[in-house]
Amino acid sequence: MDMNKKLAQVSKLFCIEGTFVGYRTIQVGNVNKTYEVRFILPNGKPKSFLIQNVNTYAFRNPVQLMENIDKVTEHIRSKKTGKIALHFHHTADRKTYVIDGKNFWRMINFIPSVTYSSVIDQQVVCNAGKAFGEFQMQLSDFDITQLYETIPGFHNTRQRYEQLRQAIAADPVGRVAEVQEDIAYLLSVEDLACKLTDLFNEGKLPLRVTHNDTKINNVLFNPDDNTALVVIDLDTVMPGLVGHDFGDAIRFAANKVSEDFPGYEKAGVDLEVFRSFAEGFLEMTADTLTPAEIDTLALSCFTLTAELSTRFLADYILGDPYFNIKYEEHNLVRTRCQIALAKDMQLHMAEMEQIVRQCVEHAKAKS
Ligand code: GN1
Ligand code: MG
Repeated sequence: MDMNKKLAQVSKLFCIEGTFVGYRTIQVGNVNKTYEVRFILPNGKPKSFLIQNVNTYAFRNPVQLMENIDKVTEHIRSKKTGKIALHFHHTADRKTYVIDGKNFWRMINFIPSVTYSSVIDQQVVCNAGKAFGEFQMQLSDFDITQLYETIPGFHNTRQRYEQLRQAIAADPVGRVAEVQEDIAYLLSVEDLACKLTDLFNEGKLPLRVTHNDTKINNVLFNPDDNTALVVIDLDTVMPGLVGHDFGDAIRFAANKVSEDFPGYEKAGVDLEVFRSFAEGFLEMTADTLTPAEIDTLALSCFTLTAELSTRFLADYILGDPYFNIKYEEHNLVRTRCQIALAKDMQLHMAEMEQIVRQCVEHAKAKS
């Protein structure tokens, strides 16, 4: 596909006036493909937009997905008057998407900002925690029944294990033999990893509207002072558990290495980053969480890490149909890095639990 031509054509369908002058691929995101497109507007000024090609293998019903996002962004926008918010452009017939053959396109305002894929500054992490906590609070009065489940059972860890088992049984590209140790570890921690799912099924944890993909690079920061501007990537906003958001954020931000670092023996949980994120997140949410939710926050970090390990491993075994990969063993490296992190989290569970309790106390003392 000639990308220049394609993106110019798609922009036209979203009624962007002016001249298309070029694009750059944004190298973040493991599922959708994202491009910054540059225009010269009729008034002569340059302006950028984002165009995304939604992965319809991952999101089987992208039209429902856009309906979810529309409702959620409008709900948040109504509370954030005057502040920066996400906005999806419309086509001439008022749709927020363009379908062309197998491709599903959408166009979003470009927000000048910085993102972080790894962290060394504790204030940035704390601000990310606040942003995801605030996001959760902004949607606390949103009617859950209005949302489609964009990926059914997205954080149903029992179902993720089932999918791993099915992949192992199918072994379509002959990769199972080389991953025996990884399978053995994941199966050995299955009950611990699924405890959050089980507690929910027993009615012990409430359902909330959650983001479900709380990687720190899904927060846009103000480059001048590192305050959080907006939470992005709302594709998986669905009914979920608060631990899904807390746990996934820690899994990504508090790992001592990047999520796909090949030297996986270096992976592990950085407890200072853990504390900074928890401080920010709980400052916004502590008052509204139930004791059972608070008690499971540390466990949820292990849960999300083990769960993603099963997803990366299943995808590797199936020949990489789901996640974008940059090289042949990418999903295997991701799996092993997540497994190393999960093991380290098991070792530090008591410390993580203690930090959560301290942060809850601080938050309650402040409020
Ligand atoms: C995917 O595409 P991205 O980077 O936002 C995935 C998440 C994983 C993440 C791992 C819809 O997110 O669940 O945690 O990769 N999103 C989907 O990096 O599957
Ligand atoms: Mg995502």
